[in-house]
Amino acid sequence: MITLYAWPTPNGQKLFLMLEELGEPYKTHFVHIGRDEQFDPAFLAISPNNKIPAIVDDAADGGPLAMFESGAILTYLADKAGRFLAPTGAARWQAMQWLHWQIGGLGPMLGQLGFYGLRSEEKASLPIRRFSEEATRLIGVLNRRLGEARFLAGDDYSIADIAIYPWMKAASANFVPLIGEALAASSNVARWLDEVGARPAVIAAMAIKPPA
Ligand SMILES: N[C@@H](CCC(=O)N[C@@H](CS)C(=O)NCC(=O)O)C(=O)O
Repeated sequence: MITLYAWPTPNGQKLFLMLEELGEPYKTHFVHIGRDEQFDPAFLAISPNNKIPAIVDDAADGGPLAMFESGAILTYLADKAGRFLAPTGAARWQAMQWLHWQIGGLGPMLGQLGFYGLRSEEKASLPIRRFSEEATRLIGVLNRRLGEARFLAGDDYSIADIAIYPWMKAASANFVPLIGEALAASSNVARWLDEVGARPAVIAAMAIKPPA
């Protein structure tokens, strides 16, 4: 069985989305990152970069497998199940390029914007401007892609959509004071958020909360 180590932040929610779609039983170990549980030695043995998400797959080929980095985990689970990632061909590489675009671009830029623009007590104007401009640019890129294709990889829902959805959902809920114009101008993103957000697995995944 898969054990997921996560917290319901956008990077953690990606794995809830994936595992709910796959429909196989899995266990969740909530890692309370606000209480620094990501620095516990037992968690660091699985995720040495002290970040969620991580998994342990007890039933991996060759024995138990621990993995960190959401993009690698999504790719592993997709290949193992033969779902949400084409095995070969252009659709596979479309999905991979948008998955990497999220991991290397959209996630870090929105993360920094959230820190400087919302969570930090000091509201430093240069980083807020820099990350607002970059987030606006990236959302424009996403909007153009979703104007030419139903999903990121083309006709089929894939791990690229799974990786991007929780970030864009959080941005559209929280970042209106910072990048409201970019969000309002992104009608293709809005159409895609509605379609992805209506999937039963996405509804179930986004409702997952740690026990009180
Ligand atoms: N590139 C990593 C990013 C993971 C990440 O930033 N996770 C955050 C939560 S959304 C975290 O664990 N933060 C805890 C910390 O930085 O100490 C991935 O995609 O898995």
